Amino acid sequence: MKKVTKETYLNWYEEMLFWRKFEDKLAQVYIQQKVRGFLHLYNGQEAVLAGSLHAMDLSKDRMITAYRNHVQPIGMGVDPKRVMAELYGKATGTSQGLGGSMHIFSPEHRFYGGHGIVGGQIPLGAGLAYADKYSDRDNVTLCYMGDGAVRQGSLHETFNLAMLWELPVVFICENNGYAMGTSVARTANHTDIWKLGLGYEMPCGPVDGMDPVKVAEAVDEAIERARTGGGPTFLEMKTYRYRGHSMSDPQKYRSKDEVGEYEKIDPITVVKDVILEKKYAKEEELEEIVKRVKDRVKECEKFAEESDYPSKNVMYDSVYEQEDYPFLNHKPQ
Ligand SMILES: Cc1ncc(C[n+]2csc(CCOP(=O)(O)OP(=O)(O)O)c2C)c(N)n1
Ligand SMILES: [Mg+2]
Repeated sequence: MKKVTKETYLNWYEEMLFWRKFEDKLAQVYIQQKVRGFLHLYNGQEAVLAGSLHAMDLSKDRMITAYRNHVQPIGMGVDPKRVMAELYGKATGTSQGLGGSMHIFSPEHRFYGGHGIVGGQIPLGAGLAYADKYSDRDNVTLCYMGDGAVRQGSLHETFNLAMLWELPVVFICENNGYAMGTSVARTANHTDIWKLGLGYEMPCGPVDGMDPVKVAEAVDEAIERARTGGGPTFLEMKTYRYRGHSMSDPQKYRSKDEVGEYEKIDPITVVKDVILEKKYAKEEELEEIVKRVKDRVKECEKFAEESDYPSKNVMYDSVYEQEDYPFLNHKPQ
């Protein structure tokens, strides 16, 4: 694995903080009704992304996830201004404003969404890996899902074929404890999700998803296996989300104390503590980073606010239409 250095820690601190503040801003503008539809935030889970990116080869590996998907494309290299503009429904967004919160997509950055159907991305992730294997490319696909998605039939069908065909894919379950308001313990007799891999003889295991180093080590090993023809891995990242499932969640299913317990092991604070303990930077230097992060978020907001909405034409250009459909000629000329 690439060494975890002072630079890695400083980069983790800045990027994780940026993702957190970027989403805090989204929550704020959502309440102001500048962002519409659903909004599922990643606050608390940032170590999973930071560790994964460290282990990936960003020039070739792919990523696909569910609807909690605003910061992953930023990590993969998509301009955050375009992600924010997409959430605002603006023409400068990643999908010209037509996708919105749950559907960030950027094939040129090898980021394939952004899927609202729980578990829908699992077979698609295997499909991306299948295409790479079929074409003799040594790319690896990282396919993320929530704890609520693992009881879907599609996971089991996908695991079966991914093992049979030894596909270069790493399946990562981000177990944040809840599927909307339903805890893991309410939906299954066993709560060690990683053990689902055992039924398929898929290499699998639990990972501390609040620590980017632990995540990076586990993902690195899995990527190496996939890249060298060893097939898939299933990792269960134990993590937590601080905000509700979406913005309209009254969170009656958990106590404030529980959230407080996890805030004590907040991944960003953990990274900051290592930086200070190892003297990688002084408090003042970290304050500079915070300032830079705030400026970056402001820049994204300004860009999204000032961008135009897409023209109505684009709506018709982006949906399938039978060319000889006889009844409507609705395209503005
Ligand atoms: C097939 C399907 N069933 C139900 C839903 C409604 N739904 C949206 S999110 C969600 C919970 C999923 O939780 P989890 O997989 O743990 O992901 P998390 O939100 O915690 O990231 C449900 C049931 C859906 N979108 N798709
Ligand atoms: Mg969950």
